[in-house]
Amino acid sequence: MKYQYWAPEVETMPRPALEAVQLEKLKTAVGWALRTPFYRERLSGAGIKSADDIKTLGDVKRIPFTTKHDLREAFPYGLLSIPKEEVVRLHASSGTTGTPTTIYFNREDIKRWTGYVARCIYGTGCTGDDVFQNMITYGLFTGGLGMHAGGEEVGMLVIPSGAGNTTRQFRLMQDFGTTVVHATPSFLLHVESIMRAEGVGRGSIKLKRAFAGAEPYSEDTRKRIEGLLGIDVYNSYGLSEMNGPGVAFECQAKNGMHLWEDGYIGEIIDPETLEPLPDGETGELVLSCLCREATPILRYRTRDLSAFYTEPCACGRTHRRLRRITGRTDDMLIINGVNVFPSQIEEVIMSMREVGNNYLIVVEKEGVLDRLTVKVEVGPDIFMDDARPLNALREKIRKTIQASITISPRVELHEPGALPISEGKAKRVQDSRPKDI
Ligand code: DLL
Repeated sequence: MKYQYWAPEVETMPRPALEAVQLEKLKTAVGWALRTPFYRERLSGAGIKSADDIKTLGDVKRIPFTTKHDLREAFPYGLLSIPKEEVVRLHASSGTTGTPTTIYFNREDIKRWTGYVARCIYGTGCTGDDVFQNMITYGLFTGGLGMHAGGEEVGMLVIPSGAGNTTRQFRLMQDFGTTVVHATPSFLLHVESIMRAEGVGRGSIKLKRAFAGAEPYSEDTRKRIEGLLGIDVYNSYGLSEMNGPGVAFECQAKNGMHLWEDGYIGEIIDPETLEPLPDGETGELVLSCLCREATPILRYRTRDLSAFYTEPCACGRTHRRLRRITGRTDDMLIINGVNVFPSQIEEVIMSMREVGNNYLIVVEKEGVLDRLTVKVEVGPDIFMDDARPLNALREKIRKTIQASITISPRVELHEPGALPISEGKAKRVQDSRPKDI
């Protein structure tokens, strides 16, 4: 395969040169950080009073970690490193609890971010000839404007369709010959279900690729979307604290996501001991942003679980690849004392052809015990009024999940389209157990 690079000299830079670039940029980023009240205090406590106190790349480990809690505490301007008049945009994520975390950008920050996103998009094989329908939320969420700007930078025709309104999405695809879409994987599955339900023929659209991210999904989910729609799906990882999308992305080899190391420093740590882990081992991803002046963030604990691949990528890029994010340190469920990641359940469900495109995990208290229910939509070939195959399917799902997580769930089967869908990040877990137990 002939791989396509946006910035070949940077993307294939030998590691020593890349690390030299990182060191220079880290010094600059520390200089930006030292202008903020928050980091002035944090860094001076660690003996870093000027950018020159960073002498080697290893010195990044002297920088204390930053957490989501810190960002909330610093709201609204505690992390702003430039005069307000120089800020040209903000993005914010509210997460599940109150105070938003707000990230500010100056003009150069936006340009740099856009460059990384363009690099991601071009690396999947897209060119200026593509028509890109951005089916993700615009607004404070970074997925909309971030990918939009990157698409324009590549020279594609960008359709800012936003999320939702599935029927209109098909119209746009047909009218303008969309070749590539961006969405959450759960919305892509929903789009496919509606396409089938509304009889939209695959032949009437020209789709070739999709970028899917903003939420965890399994390799089986990727394969399912690829198989059902007959397209290539590329995993896209990012977070608002590191600008948004464009942090790590799959190339045409589709085997892990290249972290753009000239823009971000990535480390994997043990979330308990906070000690660094060697490449190949799974732990919490910690990221430092080297490319944003207005809101510098260093050694941010993402809570995302991943690992660096150790073997080089077939594409020739030298930037290390992150393994698919399997979940977050804080989305682990403890069910009757057993640790369960929602991704383990998703893997089982999405590998079964009889199962449809949507599911929901429900955890409740029943007396003193926890009760796990997995609600699953059946596939289009299953008839809801035929009890025998339904019972067999229910039992098959129950047994396979039990073999994976050791807990036997209650399995409920639902008609296609019966479970709630979300246009943005899917809410796959409903945990109604009292929090203080
Ligand atoms: O979700 C940015 C983004 C937009 C990424 C569009 C990709 C595409 P936040 O709302 O701040 O930003 O959420 C970031 O989402 O820490 C992960 O837990 C999760 N996440 C994002 N991408 C992936 C992915 C955007 N490809 C949080 N796989 C992150 C798994 C992902 N989880």
